[in-house]
Amino acid sequence: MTKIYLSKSEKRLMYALLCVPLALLTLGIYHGLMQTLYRSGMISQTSFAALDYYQGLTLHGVINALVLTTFFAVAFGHVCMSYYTGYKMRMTTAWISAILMITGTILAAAMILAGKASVLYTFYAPMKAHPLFYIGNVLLIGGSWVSFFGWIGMYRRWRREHPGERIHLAVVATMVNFTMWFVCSLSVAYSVLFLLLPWSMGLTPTVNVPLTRTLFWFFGHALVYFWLLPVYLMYYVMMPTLAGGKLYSDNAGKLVFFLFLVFSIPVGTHHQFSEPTITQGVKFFQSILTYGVAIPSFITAFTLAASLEYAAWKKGHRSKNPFAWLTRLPYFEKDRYLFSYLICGLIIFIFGGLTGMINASYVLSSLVHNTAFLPGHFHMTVAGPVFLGIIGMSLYLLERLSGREIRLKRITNIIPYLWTIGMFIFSAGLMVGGFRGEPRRTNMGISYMDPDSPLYRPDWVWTTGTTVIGGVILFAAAGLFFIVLLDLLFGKKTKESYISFPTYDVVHKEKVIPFLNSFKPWIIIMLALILVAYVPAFLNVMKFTGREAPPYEPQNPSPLELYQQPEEAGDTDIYNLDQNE
Ligand code: HAS
Repeated sequence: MTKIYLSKSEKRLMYALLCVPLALLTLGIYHGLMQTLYRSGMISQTSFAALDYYQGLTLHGVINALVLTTFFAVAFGHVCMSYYTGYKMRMTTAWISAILMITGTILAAAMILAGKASVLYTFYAPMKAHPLFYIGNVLLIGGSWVSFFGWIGMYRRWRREHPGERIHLAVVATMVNFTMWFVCSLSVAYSVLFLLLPWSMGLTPTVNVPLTRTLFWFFGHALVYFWLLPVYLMYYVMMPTLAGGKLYSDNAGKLVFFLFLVFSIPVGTHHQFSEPTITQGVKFFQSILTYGVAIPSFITAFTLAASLEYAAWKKGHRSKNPFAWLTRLPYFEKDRYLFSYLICGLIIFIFGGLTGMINASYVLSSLVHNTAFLPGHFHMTVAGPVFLGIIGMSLYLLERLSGREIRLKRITNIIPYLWTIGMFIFSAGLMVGGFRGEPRRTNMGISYMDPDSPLYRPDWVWTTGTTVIGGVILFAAAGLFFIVLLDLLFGKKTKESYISFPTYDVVHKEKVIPFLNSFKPWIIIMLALILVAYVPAFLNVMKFTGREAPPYEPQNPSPLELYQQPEEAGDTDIYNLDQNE
């Protein structure tokens, strides 16, 4: 395995990018467990330990889904671009990026903790947050762009110095991910800077809600693939070697990443099937494209299964039983713990993916939309392969950066299996509950799960109880992860510090296909598809949106002016505002 040695500054950067979000993750994980307790009625109050329900849910979503994932994608991107191009990291852009991201995170987290931004990770208007929350998000996202700008320079240099050569799959994966991220996050940057921020600062009285939501989902579905692709990189580039085999096809891998580039963005309105301002034709078209975005994952399922089966054959597997190869993989090998994180993520993703196909259906979505089924689906994606890939790779990188060795190897190996068991129990509770009508994002402890409430639903007791059992197991697995992490970070340095990755060989010698060795054609297709899918959606939103909305808080159905300043504003003033329409 090739080794690269990082400079002091590079190491400091990597520690900052990996450890800041992992420290915050303690809060994110704690609020995950709290969610299950609120939802099951075990906590029957609006707040606990000085944080209210929506504050906790916002912390959970923002830290786990936005902060951890973005920091990790940038950290892993730096190290992969450096390792697979052979160039040093671009430290000026890397540090500017890290400082912006850390500042943005501090601002957003401070506003949530102060109770001024309980707007959940989607920050849907008309729920209003403090301006600093929006600014924090812009800095976090904009900061990650700066790293990408540095990598563009590295990529172009590599191209100049290696004309006609095959680009490494890891470089394709990283550049695809951040190209998609840059394009999709332009919409949310526009929404935040020009719509939400002036509105939240009181410069504009109302905001166009469907427009902000459509701009959010232009970003939002590509966001989920931004979480996933670093882990897909690990699956393609590292997992075959960890399993003791080879990658079935490098070209298939490249096709997969380029298909994500093309399909990830123009599917956002599948989150808005219930949005009345968008017409059926637009939704139907994007529903079909959503099936398109599942194709790269289907290709992945077959390519990875073939690669893993090849590994089993190399180890002497000769059974005629078509599934017996599954028993020959290194599930519990202490020194290959990364394999167990990756394989568990894949197993969970089979179900995360299948439930995604249910959501993608324009018809079935009306059954599950905004029910507990949705968190059931997305925990088996972002809290399955993505989370396990992130924590597994973080341990792997920190071990090598620090020159220390993980001492609690057995525990390290067991964590992903415990997490998988917890995730299946937890998600099953949510999904069955969702089919029975349980809403998502609802403090059910003070309503449906409170036996004294007229809204009480005894038929939801066992489903929410199941999520508590799953939640406790997940919490225990996360607790073990932190024990291993702290033991690693405070242990003794025993070896030299360097980075090396178990990198694939391919089963078949493949030709360089020019179409799969260049970004240009794919970027053109991506832009064309975005125009076809989104111009009609935005025209719809501009045409059919009714009155714009004043700001609200999540706990209160009255507009904020009425709620906060009844004496100054006066009821009549507010009603006049409505009647002007
Ligand atoms: Fe999703 C909502 C559709 C994938 C995350 N999704 C969400 C939300 C999140 C999310 C967070 O169409 C909620 C947003 C909110 O807050 O409102 N999703 C899909 C589809 C896919 C999909 C079609 N989602 C993801 C991924 C996510 C994610 C990935 C995060 C990382 N999703 C939707 C839709 C909605 C939605 C609608 C909106 C619903 C609504 O009503 O609001 C596809 O990309 C899935 C394709 C995946 C597969 C699985 C392939 C299987 C593989 C494993 C192979 C295993 C092997 C191992 C080889 C087809 C690759 C074998 C070894 C053994 C030992 C067995």
